[in-house]
Amino acid sequence: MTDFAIRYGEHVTRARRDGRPLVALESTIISHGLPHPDNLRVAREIEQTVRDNGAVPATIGMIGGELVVGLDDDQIQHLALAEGVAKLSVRDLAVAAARRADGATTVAATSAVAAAAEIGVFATGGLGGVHREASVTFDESADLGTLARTPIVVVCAGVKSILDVGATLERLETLGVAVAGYGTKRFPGFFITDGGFDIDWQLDSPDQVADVIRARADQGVGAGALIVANPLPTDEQLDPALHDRTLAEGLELLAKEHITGKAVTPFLLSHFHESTEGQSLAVNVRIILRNSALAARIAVASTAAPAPLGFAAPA
Ligand code: PSU
Ligand code: MN
Repeated sequence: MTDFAIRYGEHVTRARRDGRPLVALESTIISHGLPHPDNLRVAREIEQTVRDNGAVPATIGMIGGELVVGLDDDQIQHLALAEGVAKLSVRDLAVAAARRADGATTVAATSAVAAAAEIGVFATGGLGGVHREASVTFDESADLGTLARTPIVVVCAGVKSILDVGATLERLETLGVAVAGYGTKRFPGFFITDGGFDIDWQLDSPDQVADVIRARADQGVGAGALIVANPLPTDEQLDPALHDRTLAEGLELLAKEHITGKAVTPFLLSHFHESTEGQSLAVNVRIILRNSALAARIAVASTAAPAPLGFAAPA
């Protein structure tokens, strides 16, 4: 390796040359958010879903210190199955590269890298946010602060329901991150359809999202992300009673086992997957696949529009 610059997968370079729409995908969800070996299968399904909907997937992560936009299948397999893959937020990227680490990028790191690579649309499951108990622990995901300064569209099913959803929405407002519901004015709650809060804006089609991207580029005002919050249909959500029970247990275990910091989110997700005997896992997978499909359609719609890199910083 001669330097630490971003490496591009061949398929991404080709897509860029041909003017094809790209969708950024994160790798923390693969390495830390889903159990082995389902995670590898799901990572491949996510990429295939993006392709099936007309766009080119660019999964982002770090291999031996190389920050890669558009991991190939071997690299995805490595991040899915290897031991000791680090969870990388934005602050970790340079240190991890210098240390030649293998790492999976969070929503924060993935959006920052995607924006640097001029990819305007990103799909994930649920954002990080303000944790319950944050008034004591100060645990607020770096996802929020990063989205405030990162010009990208993030398609997600709201924020993870393990969080304090109301506090997270307040922080998103303070930080100036735009939030729109997809087909709804209720903010989704990840595993559950309705997160319990109203939001101001609703967008109903990929073209409408593309209009927002264009409007923001034309205006040249404001540099933060647009969150497109895409709820699961109610008949596909995790049973809300099961959800609440599982969450209460998980939060108790968290306190008892003194789990803190970046381990909190992976711990709670795996608690859900184990104690619902895979029901939450199936729901989580549906969430990601639906979001990937929508992100691809948004990328296609915004490539068809006059300003394909609508969110790129004004010259
Ligand atoms: N969405 C999922 N599963 C995940 C995540 C999102 O369906 O595992 C990851 C994302 O990478 C997100 C991270 O950035 O969880 C949040 O971690 P923390 O709360 O430590 O910031
Ligand atoms: Mn945290």
